[in-house]
Amino acid sequence: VEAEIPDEQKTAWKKHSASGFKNKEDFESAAIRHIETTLARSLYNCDEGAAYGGTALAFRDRLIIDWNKTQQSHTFADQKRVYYLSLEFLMGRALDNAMLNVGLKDVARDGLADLGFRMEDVIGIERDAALGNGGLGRLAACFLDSLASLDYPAWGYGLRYRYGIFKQEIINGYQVEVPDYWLDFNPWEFPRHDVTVDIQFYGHVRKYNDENGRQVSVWENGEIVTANAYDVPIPGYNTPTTNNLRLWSSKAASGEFDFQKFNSGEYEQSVHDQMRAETISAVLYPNDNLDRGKELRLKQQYFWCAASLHDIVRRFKKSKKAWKEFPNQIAIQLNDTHPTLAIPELQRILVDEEGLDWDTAWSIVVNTFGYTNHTVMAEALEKWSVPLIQHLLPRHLEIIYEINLHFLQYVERTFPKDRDMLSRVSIVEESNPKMIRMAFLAIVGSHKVNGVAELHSDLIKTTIFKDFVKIYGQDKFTNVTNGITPRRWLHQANPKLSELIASKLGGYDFLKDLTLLHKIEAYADDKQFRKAFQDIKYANKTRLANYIKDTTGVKVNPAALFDIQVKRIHEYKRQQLNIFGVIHRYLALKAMSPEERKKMQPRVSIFGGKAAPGYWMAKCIIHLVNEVGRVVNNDPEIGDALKVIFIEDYNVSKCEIIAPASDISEHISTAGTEASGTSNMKFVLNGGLIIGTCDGANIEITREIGEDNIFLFGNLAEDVEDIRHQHTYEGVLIDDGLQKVFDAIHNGMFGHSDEFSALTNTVVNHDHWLTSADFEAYCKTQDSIDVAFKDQESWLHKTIISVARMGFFTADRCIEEYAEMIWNVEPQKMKQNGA
Ligand code: OX2
Repeated sequence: VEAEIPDEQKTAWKKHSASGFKNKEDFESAAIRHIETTLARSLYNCDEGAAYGGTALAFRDRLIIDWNKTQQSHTFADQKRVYYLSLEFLMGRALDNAMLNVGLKDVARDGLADLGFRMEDVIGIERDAALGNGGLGRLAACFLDSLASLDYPAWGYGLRYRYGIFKQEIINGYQVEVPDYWLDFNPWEFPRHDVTVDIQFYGHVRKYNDENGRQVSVWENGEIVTANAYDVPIPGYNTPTTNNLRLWSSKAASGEFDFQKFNSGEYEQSVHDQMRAETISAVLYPNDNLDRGKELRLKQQYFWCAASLHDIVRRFKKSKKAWKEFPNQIAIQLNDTHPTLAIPELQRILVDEEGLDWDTAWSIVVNTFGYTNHTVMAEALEKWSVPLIQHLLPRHLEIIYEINLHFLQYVERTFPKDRDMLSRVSIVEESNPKMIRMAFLAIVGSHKVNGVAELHSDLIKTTIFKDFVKIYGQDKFTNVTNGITPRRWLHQANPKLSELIASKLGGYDFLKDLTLLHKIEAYADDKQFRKAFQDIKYANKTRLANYIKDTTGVKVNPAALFDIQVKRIHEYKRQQLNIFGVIHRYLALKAMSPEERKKMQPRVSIFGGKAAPGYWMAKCIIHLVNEVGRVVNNDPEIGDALKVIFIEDYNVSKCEIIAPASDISEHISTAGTEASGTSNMKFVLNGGLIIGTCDGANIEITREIGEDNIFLFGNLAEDVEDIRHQHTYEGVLIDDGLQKVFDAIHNGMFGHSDEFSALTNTVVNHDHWLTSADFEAYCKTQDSIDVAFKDQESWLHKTIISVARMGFFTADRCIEEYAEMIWNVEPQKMKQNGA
């Protein structure tokens, strides 16, 4: 391609080719140019919003230049690329991250100061890109950061929701959902008006025999919706590599069809069609770990899978390589089962559109895909009804049936004696209506399946996917324990701690090789280091205390023990256990004499998290936390001994303030239910300890940091089923302490008891989540934390050692494991000139 361009053109181009700013002068010039021209503001009406806009656009220019070079270089290199398909990317704010990754935050700070602005205020203007629910979406965002930072040629594919996760308001103690229209001003996206894909729904399948007598299927006469691409540049840390996150937005197909309607006076109908099309990418479904089976959700999934695959195939075809090269050029990772339709879609493209025979196509498909499972909980495993798929995607249903036929024939040949096996593993559940089990389809259509922490990866092999291990062998199933990006979760969220570590390690190399942290273990007993470490924690707690004062009006003492549980509200995560424990503590404090009370370790119990709008029980928990807070925080007898805070609208940018401010954080899911958890890693990396169950990544965190540095309690995963059985046959045994808590609730201590009867009844009746069985151990462990915290020197020792041993939990390690075990891709460092 290069050779075809005349030299004069090249010279002219090179002479004027855009280059990013590198110093303060150039930054100011870029920012002011954007404020004056792109934003049409002037010196006299440049507020913080405009300053943010100018700064963001100046950085976007830089990112786009590196983005162009990266993409060009990756195309020329012609190596294997990774595509990460995720319905959720919980990116949070972009500006601070871009400044730090590009290494020009100080330049921008000085420049903004010249223009009369404070960096912190400007950063605070940005709205979170909240295109996700919780851990699954944030994991995808951390992975993008690591992929770029490690120079992997990789793209993310997702949906450009007009409304991200709702904004949570707490009104009279209740959660109220407010729409999050976040696209008002989004300088980070780059509309690609030239990149569109037409996506078909409904219609029917016509069959005919071609000249060779081969049966051909044509899916036709459906409804067409257009996918428009929006690109978001993803800068790596300390590297020019800038990858791409492509988000699809839905639009009515602009074709003759609409135009005719319009002309013939069917104006309303054509407007209606347009709105219907735009609905597909309008909202993120706000359920975490829960499958609801809504038709529009299935439409979202197909729309996004089909657009992404079309894009990937189009890029591959440009290379003119043979189809068998496809899996050598392309690895596609399925983030949970949400993108599973990509499997039948690729098979459809290869067989129906490209004319490959079934078996050749299928081997390409299987070698291309990898599937990550994130849960074993039945209520979160996706199933779609056969009639629904039949109606929406008639050809895909045929293909799924054929995939299943081939698969079951293989199973039958391999296990001729196991008669129940076929119905157990069939992709089609023989229920009424019949259902497609998406996880099974994902397993059959992928060459590797992974869980997200060791316990979880073992559990999927011994429970929900047990039969598939028999069928395919152990090797198809593997583990990649989750991780987090230390750039955002240490360097950005806790700059002072990052600086302290860098001062001892002689620089910031640890941000790209987190195992280097082990070197600070040598300072765990160093007086000065300890003091500096302690001061940083205190400053971070003060920052959070100020935030709490500003947003709730409650004054909390930064010297108190900060006990934090922030995550989606879910019964399996057991915020109810936490708040019942808080009530237990409150009752104990009330029963003490003032002298006794003075001796107790003061605590601030901090909660945060959203409940799915239709999840009644989760909303009850939020209400109870707020009511307990109202009573406890206003009880003059209690004072600083206990405060209970609910932080409204927990999101990524709030987590950046919260994670550095914990003494203890809670990761107390019923054993065997939390696949990994990732906030546990964030808290420990920032110098906090954990109270937790033997679940998810808590187990590996314990192994890394040592048993003495974590507070574990509760029943083990292997015993949970037996206890549930006991509950069914012998009834639930209510713990004495818990009974007192329930009595207090029933007596109206926290408002009308009817409000909370669902919450207490579910424990009394089934206690599926083992709240009562774990209650005593939980309270005792909390008491031991009070004792441990009193010995500040020993506490500091524990926290420093823990930070030093967290190197394993970097998302960079995850990406390297995926690259080697699943994708078979190599990093691709760019030459400085971008060629
Ligand atoms: C979450 C899991 O609940 C959590 O344990 C895990 O850390 C995270 O995914 C990232 O792997 N939806 N969200 C999850 O699973 C599902 C399903």
